[in-house]
Amino acid sequence: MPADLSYRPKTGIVHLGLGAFFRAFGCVFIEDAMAASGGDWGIMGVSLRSPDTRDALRGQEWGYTSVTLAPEGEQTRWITVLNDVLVAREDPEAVLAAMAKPEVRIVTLTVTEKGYCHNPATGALNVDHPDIQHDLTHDVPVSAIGFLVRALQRRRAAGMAPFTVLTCDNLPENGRLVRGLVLDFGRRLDPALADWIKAEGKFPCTMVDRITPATTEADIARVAELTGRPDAAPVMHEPFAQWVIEDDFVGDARPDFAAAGVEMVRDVTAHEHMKLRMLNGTHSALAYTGYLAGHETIADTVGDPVFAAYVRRLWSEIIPAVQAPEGVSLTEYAEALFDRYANPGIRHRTWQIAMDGSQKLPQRILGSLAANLSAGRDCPALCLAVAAWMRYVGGMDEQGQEIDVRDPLAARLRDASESADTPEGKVAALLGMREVFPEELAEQLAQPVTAAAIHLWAKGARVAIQEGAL
Ligand code: CS2
Repeated sequence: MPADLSYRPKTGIVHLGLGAFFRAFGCVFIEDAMAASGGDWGIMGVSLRSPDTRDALRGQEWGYTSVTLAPEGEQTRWITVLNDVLVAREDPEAVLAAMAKPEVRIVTLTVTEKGYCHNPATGALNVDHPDIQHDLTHDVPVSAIGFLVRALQRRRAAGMAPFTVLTCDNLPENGRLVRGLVLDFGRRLDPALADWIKAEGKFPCTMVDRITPATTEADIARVAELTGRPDAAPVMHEPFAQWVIEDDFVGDARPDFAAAGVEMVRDVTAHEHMKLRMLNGTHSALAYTGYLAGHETIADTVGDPVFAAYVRRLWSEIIPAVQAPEGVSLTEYAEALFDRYANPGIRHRTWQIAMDGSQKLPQRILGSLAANLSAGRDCPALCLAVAAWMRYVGGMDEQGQEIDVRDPLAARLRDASESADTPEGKVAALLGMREVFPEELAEQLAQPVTAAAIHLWAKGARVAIQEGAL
């Protein structure tokens, strides 16, 4: 366990979207990089909306406990890399001012998939999104894209270099996607600004990986007992962490990531596809099917032999649609994922992973399906996952209990589901949602997803998997 930093670094990074994931992941790597090689890469955290994290950390000088949940027990470490936390809704001007400071060279982001205000099926900016509409017509933004572009505008006006935009969300080719959104928004504001960002800006792609279940009240009480130091907002995570970053920063200004174990590469696409399809894809599939079958966590789900077999079947369908990064065995990667899912120390709720499925399905599951179906390979296990998502977003579980569906499209998904009484009709209505299913794929999916849905509605997830001999 590296010691706390022996100096207080100045702020060199502004992070947008200060959730548990970045505090359990990026903050730890960046602290390690400075412990190894120095530098002023202290982090100013920004919550776009909620004051909760700021309020919790304020009384503890922005320090917090990172808790490693290993099967053999918990280890704790006090993290001090945050220098300040702002809440953008309360003080957007302070956020823009921080992003426009010359010593800030990197803006990192974890704003979740929906935070980019894009169309998940196409990757294009959703200009009808209310936050984007607002930001195009007001100087003071509310969206992450708005903050990036307005802050870059200030830097250009002041004759400064842009900051590097380092997105750490689970999106396909995440850096290129965000670059496209920033350029589209920028062009609508001022074409000359967009040209400058295009020429000078850097948006490296990243692959990020660490399972970080939401912290519970029970965790907070247990951590205080364990460390003897009360902490209102510890973060809980698995031992595993992998960060792969394209080494392409404005002026090469960055922490010594490699010294902290980050893999610095030229092209991260293969790593990213592998992780999104093999980890996040099976996570979502287990979340919907497991939730419907009454399993509370991923560990409980894969502890059920029916689902243990199901996840292996999923990997056998996904692997032909994934190109292995150099030196990586995909079967070994899958086995390691199984052990991570089964870690009894991690209580990662199926309900948490099931959130925002309309924003997650395209890159997690539909990409594998499209590649396989076009190559003439059947995918019954993946089709069952899509059917399970459709049943889930209908809002009623297999016991007839209401599901608390969290999704930016929740109301429309429910309307689509309720527009028909039969599984066939529900599948047809949901496949018609173009933000999720491109037309050609919807046509290819109609027959196999309908077959899976009929089975699923009749038998329930567990028996459907068992009887489908998946
Ligand atoms: C999960 C991810 O909540 C989810 O949708 O699939 O947060 C997952 O735990 C991480 O990507 C693991 O790196």
